[in-house]
Amino acid sequence: MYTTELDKSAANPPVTIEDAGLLAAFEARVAADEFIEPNDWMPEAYRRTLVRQISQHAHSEIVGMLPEGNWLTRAPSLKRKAILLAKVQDEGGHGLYLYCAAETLGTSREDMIDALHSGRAKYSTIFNYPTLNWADIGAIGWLVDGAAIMNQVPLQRTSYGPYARAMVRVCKEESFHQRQGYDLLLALVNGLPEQKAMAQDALNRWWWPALMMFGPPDDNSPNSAQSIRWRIKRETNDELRQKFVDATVPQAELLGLAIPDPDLRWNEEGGHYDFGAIQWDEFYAAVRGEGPTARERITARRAAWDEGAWVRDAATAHEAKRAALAAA
Ligand code: FAQ
Repeated sequence: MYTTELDKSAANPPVTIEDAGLLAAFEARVAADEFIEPNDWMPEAYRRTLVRQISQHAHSEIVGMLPEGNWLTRAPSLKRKAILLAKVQDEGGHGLYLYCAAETLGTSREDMIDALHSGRAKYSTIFNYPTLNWADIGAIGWLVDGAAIMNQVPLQRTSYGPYARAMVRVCKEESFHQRQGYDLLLALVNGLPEQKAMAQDALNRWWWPALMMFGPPDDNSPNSAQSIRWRIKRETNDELRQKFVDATVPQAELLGLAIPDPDLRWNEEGGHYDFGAIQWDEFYAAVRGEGPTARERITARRAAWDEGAWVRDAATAHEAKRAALAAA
């Protein structure tokens, strides 16, 4: 997928003062819905925005393996364990495609990982919530992957080619993830009353955090206007959040579960669901990584990086041997 080498020397020399002609040509290409590719000229701020968004997206996929990984050894059947294992592996793959896509913009894997470990880079707030019972695994698939799909389907048409192409496969896999979560919850709601209560409890705890995944409201989203202009984002945070609510409420009805929002009601005139106020203080606290779960997540990621050092060293040594043999 990422066959285009980033050639920093010839086709894409460092441009300090942005040339008005280059900028106009770039903006015309974006406006014509052409993909921008790694060796194409791009404004520095466009490159920085993409590195920020793509690397944070990658970190979310990788950190997002932790809450579900927590239940791999406790899945209630071999079938559920195999499904969950496949899903968690998929998330790892998504992180890797996304790191590769960000690398085509001239950043390195080491810099991105360091930014995550040092707290300079964010990851999705949703992964700072704990998975307390088995129904949470269903709620993550249904709601978290459901929200991720809503956000990522338009990203298949984002203006940066490698990011858009990575999203095609990611969306296909997220679709399987969403369905397995829904299927898990269907089994619980059709089981014992205690199992149905577990599903309701999971929905109660994951509903609002899932709505927060789409980011701050549009009038408080500093990056949205420019990202929409550059067609990095194709729809705003609030537009996607509304679409998610509209798609998800009927799914909750089918499960026989109640959305924990007393203000939720169908708006006949608007043709959508109105919903209650989101607790933005909670969102910003989760973004700042407050609370024990956030500390656990970063500690786990740092440990994985440190414990994997020998694998990176072995791969580097193997590559050096191969190069020496080829040169001999
Ligand atoms: N969490 O101006 P905006 C998944 C930050 S993948 C933390 O609106 P933007 C798969 C934002 O970065 C989930 N921080 O920013 C899976 C910015 O701070 P910065 C991840 C957030 O970029 C499922 C500041 O707030 N998906 O779940 C959040 O235009 C199950 C101001 O916000 C993606 O990353 C948040 N929720 O819009 C894996 C999709 N929201 O960077 C495992 C790609 C906002 O300036 C298991 N990303 N912030 O310091 C995007 O579409 C966008 O980056 C948004 C934010 C929509 C997330």
